[in-house]
Amino acid sequence: MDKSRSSDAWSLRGLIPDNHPRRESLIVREKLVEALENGILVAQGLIAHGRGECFDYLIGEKTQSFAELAEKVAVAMLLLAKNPVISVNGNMAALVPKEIVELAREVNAKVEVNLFYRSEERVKAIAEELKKNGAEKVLTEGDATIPELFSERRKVSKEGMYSADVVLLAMEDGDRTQALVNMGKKVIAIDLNPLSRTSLSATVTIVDNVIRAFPNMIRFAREMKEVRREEIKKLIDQFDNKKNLSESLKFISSRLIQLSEDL
Ligand code: PTJ
Repeated sequence: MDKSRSSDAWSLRGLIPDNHPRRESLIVREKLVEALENGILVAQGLIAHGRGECFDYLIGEKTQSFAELAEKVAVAMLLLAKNPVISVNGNMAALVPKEIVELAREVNAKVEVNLFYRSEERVKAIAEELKKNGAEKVLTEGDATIPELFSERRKVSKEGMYSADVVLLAMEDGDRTQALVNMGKKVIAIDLNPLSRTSLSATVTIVDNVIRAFPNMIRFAREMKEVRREEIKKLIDQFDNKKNLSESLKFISSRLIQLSEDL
């Protein structure tokens, strides 16, 4: 890789000035470009990120209360699961590799690479990136098949996603989320678009940026370990995903009205 293009180098060389109002966002873009050059991300992942950025604007680029609640419920579900799995695609590996490994450790989850644009080279590059960030084991086999699904995402690991009871995924396509739900799994989806098919079909939808959602979930997992099992279960039982999604849409619409009045 051309070192002069690394995200650190870009900010250090002053190409993204320290006082640039969108500095953080521009550095994230550089990370994605770097991941593209390293064979982790596909070009389509850049388009997906752009859509995410737009929705992030609408929620104020902050973890709002509906997202925080969903993140707590998601952690509760992962902690009570028998075989939880974190499904990793190119965008996740580019943005939060260290956090994926850390969360997996906190909730005792397996980590599995699952790609829409699957190639053995990409699977290997992503598994290596996760290992570089501390993962001891990364499932990559694709030795089982999700029924009803025809994309490359149907290829899952028997030991991992195929037998999982809870799956955490992000920036996913709606078909696979629905197929996993149809298999009887609880699906936790991180997706900035509350209207995506993934958001609408998941068991728990976290309308937040993965960059904020993962660190929050790591913190909640540490805090929740002190909480009694019954309390954790209560949190899950009281959660209504449709209601929470509707809160996110109400938030966006009232925020837009407020912004239009402030102009
Ligand atoms: O790595 P692969 O081969 O598995 O391919 C992955 C992509 C992302 C290309 C593929 O899954 C895809 O095309 O995804 P979609 O259908 O564009 O969906 C991506 C969703 O993630 C959209 O609803 C975006 O709003 C959302 N999104 C984008 N960036 C973020 C995000 N959600 C949370 N955090 C983000 N940073």
